[in-house]
Amino acid sequence: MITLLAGGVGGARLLRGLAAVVPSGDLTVIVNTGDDDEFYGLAVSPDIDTILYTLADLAPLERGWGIDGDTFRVREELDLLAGKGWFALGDRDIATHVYRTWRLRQGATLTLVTAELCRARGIGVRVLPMSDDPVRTQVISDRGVLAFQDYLVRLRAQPAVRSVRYRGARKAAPAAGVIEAIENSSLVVIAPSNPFVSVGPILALPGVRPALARARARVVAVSPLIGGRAVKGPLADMLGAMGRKADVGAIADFYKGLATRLVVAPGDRPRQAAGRAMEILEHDILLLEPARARALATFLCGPAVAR
Ligand code: FO1
Repeated sequence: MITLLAGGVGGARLLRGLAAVVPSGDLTVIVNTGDDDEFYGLAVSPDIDTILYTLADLAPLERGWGIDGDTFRVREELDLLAGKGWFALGDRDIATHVYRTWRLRQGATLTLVTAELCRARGIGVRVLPMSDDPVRTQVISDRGVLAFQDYLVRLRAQPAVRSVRYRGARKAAPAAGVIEAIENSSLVVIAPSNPFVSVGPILALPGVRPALARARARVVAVSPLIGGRAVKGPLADMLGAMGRKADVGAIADFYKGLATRLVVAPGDRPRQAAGRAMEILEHDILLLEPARARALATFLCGPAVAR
């Protein structure tokens, strides 16, 4: 069994590579739900949907989220009725949110609804929300406390981030199967997702850090930075605003004690690697094309990493 801890686009791209080299019955992905939000009364889980659409071959390769070629007629009508919106919901994407909102209102858990969405789209990989309880990532910034989508999309990640917090995480429980997946996997991969806002919410859930620490000899993280820059999203700016250098040393520090290996881009090996309790491995980690995601997945499942 291989388990991936993932956020949105970066995690989905690596998962697509893993799904090409690992039998789907042996693959579990634990997905961040800290980005979840409500729009027009609809329950939206952006990272879960990005993972599902990527596995169903529906996601646009470059943009990463939503359904490729989707139309926006409902959204245009809603702008007429409710004023201009800032979160682009496509017509086919809205069907996912209507279905999820409808089933949650019937009392189904997010885990069950996600399994139903996987079945409907022919997805064999086990997709586990990190929790069935509400956890919301908040960004403490120079523009005050912001809900995550407000920060990332409405304000285009412009506010300077001081810190991040995960409202509800302490009271939330990891979803059924999350801790067991970490404990029973021969390899746990932490995806090249933003450690603060995509992986951080998963780590904030009671029991997850201790489970990873116990399993750390089998845990490998993939750097979300290449040459000090994030492939996608605000990580480099976040690190800067927090007074940290945007380099793989900061990533190694974040995962110290939870992973024993860190895969970085060729040439990104940190100079003071000796001082870190992590083995640094170099490999191409730019996953834009599926072939490169498959190559990294093969490397992760190969003898250099998987014990
Ligand atoms: N990101 C944007 O930058 N602009 C959008 O309008 C937008 C809409 C959207 C709708 C559904 C969905 O699942 C994701 C969407 N995203 C959008 C991406 C989303 O904000 C991020 O992918 C995650 O929250 C970060 O991983």
